[in-house]
Amino acid sequence: MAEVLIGLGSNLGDREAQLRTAIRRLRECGRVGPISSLYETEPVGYAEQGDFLNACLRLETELSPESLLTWAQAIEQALERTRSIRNGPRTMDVDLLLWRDASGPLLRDDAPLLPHPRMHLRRFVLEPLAEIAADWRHPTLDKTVGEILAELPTAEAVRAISSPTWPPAPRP
Ligand code: PH2
Ligand code: MG
Ligand code: MG
Repeated sequence: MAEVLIGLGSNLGDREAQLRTAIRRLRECGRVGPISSLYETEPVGYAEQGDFLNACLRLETELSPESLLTWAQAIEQALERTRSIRNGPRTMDVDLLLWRDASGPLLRDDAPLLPHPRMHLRRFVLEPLAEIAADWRHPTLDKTVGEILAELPTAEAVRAISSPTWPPAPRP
């Protein structure tokens, strides 16, 4: 059994509903643990697009990293993601951020790359991630998520927002 931290993002369509759909589909891959608040975030990398909603969650799974990546891509496709512009607008982005199992943190240099190669640079990942996994250690930086966030030099705008339908409850 592995524990995985996952980042979700959307800036097209009904952003929150799409995040909830992605979480419902991730429940088919294992046990969804804590879910962060919902964050409204300024776009990074390509400015001419709308603000994102971002959130992170923890998943316990028996799947391999390759299988979970295939799932993540299927979830993106089911939400009609198209890949036209790098870092551009999307209905859904499901990113595997950090992975650990009984033998410790996983490092991979094949898809899915683990840890996610840009997670430590992005406030829209680290703010929600620190809510649910501040003490997780990044295996190559040898710092915790909380430490990486505290030392982050950039200041893109991110703010937690409240919604009556967030976090989504599991179906009975
Ligand atoms: N994802 C990107 C590029 N830029 N900006 C924000 N605020 N949130 C994202 O999820 C995001 C982004 C590529 O995956
Ligand atoms: Mg991404
Ligand atoms: Mg992605």
